[in-house]
Amino acid sequence: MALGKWVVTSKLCLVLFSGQGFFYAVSWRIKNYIRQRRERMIDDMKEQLEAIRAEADAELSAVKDAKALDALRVKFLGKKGALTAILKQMGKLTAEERPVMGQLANEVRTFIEEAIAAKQTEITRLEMQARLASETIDVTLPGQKQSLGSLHPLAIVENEIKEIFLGMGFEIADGPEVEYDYYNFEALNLPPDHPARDTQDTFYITDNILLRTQTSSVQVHVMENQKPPIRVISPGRVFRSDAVDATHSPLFHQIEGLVVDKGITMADLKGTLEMLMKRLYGPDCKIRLRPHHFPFTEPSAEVDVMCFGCMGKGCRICKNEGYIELLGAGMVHPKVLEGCGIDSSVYSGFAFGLGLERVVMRRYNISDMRLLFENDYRFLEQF
Ligand code: 2U9
Repeated sequence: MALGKWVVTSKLCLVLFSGQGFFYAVSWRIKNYIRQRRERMIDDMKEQLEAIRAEADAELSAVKDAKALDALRVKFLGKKGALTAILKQMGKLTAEERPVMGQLANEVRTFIEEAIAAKQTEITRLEMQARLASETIDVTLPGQKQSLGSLHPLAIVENEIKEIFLGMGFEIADGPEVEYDYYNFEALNLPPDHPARDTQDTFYITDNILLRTQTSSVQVHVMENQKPPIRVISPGRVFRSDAVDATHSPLFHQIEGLVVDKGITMADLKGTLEMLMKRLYGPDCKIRLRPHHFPFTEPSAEVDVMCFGCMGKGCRICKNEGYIELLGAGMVHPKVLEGCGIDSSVYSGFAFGLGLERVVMRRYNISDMRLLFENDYRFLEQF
C-alpha cells in the first residue's frame, strides 16, 4: 500500500516537473493574466462610457443657449469628442466583446443625442418666448411722427432760378471747381498782373491750377466746345480768399448766364434779367442798370432791384436808395469771344453773374450770411 502511494505521488511529480507540465502551468497563468486584463479593459471602457453619459447629462442641464449647446455637441459627439475617443478603442476588442461594447456605446450616443435635441427644442422655445416678450408691439399706441427734412434755402432759390431759365430755353452747364488759371482768368480778359485779380484772390493748387473764383470758367468751356446760338446758365460753388463775416465767405454760390448769337443786344440782357426778377420777386418788381466796369464785359452794368421794403421810395433796408444792388452784367467782351474761337464781327452776347447767397438773404430777410453755412437745425427748419 505504502509502495503504491509513493508510486502515484512520484508519477504526479513526474508530470508536474516534466517540461510539458511546466508549460501548461505557465500558459494557464499567462492566459489567466490576459483574461483579467481584458476584463479590466472592458470594465474601464464601460466605466468611461457611463462617465461620459453622466458628464453630458450634468453639463446639459447648465446649458442656456444654442452656442453653448453646439459646443457641448462638439465636445461629446464631435470627431475629436469624448465618445469618438472611446469608439476608437473598440479595435482592441475581440469579435465577441465588440457587439456588447458597441451596444453600450450606441446607447450612450443615443442618450446624448436625444438629450441635445430636447435641449435644442427647449432653447428654441425660450428664445421665441424672449423675442415675443421684447418685441411686443402695442398697436394701440399713437404713431411716432417722422420729422421730414426740407431743402436748404440756397437749394430752394437755386432750383427756382434754374426753372425760370429752363423756361426761357436756357441749358444748365456744369464744370470743374478746380480750374486752370487760363479758364478762370486769362480767357476772361484778366491776364497775369491785371489789378482786378486782386479782388478775386483764391486758393492755389499750383501756380497754374486754382479753385475757381467764378463760374465764368464753365462758359469759356461751353464756348470752346459749342457753336452759337448759346444759351446757358452755370450754377455752382466758387471760392475766394476772403475772411468770414456777415456778408463774406471763402465759399459761396454763383449763378452766371451767357447768351451768344447773332444780333444780341443790351435790350436782350435787360429783358432777360427783368423777367428773372419779376418771376423771383413778383410782377411789380423793377430793375435798374448802372454803368460799371468788368474786364470780361463791355459795356458793363451793375443791376439793382427795387426795394420791397419801400417799393422804390427809400427806407432803412435800402439805405434810402429805393433800389438794392443784386448782380453784375454786360455784353461779352469781343476779346473773350475771339479767345474762344467765336467771330465777334458776326456774333455778340450778353452775360450776367449773381451771388446766390445775396439773393437768398434778400428773399428771406437774412442779415448774416454765416447762418447759411452753419447748418443750425433751428435756422434751417424754418424753410
Ligand atoms: C463769360 C463772359 C462774361 C459774367 C459776369 C458779373 C458780371 C458779375 C458778380 C456777381 C456777384 C460776381 O458773385 S459775384 O461777386 N458777377 O458782376 N459776372 S458779368 O460775365 C461773363 C461770364 C462768362 C464767358
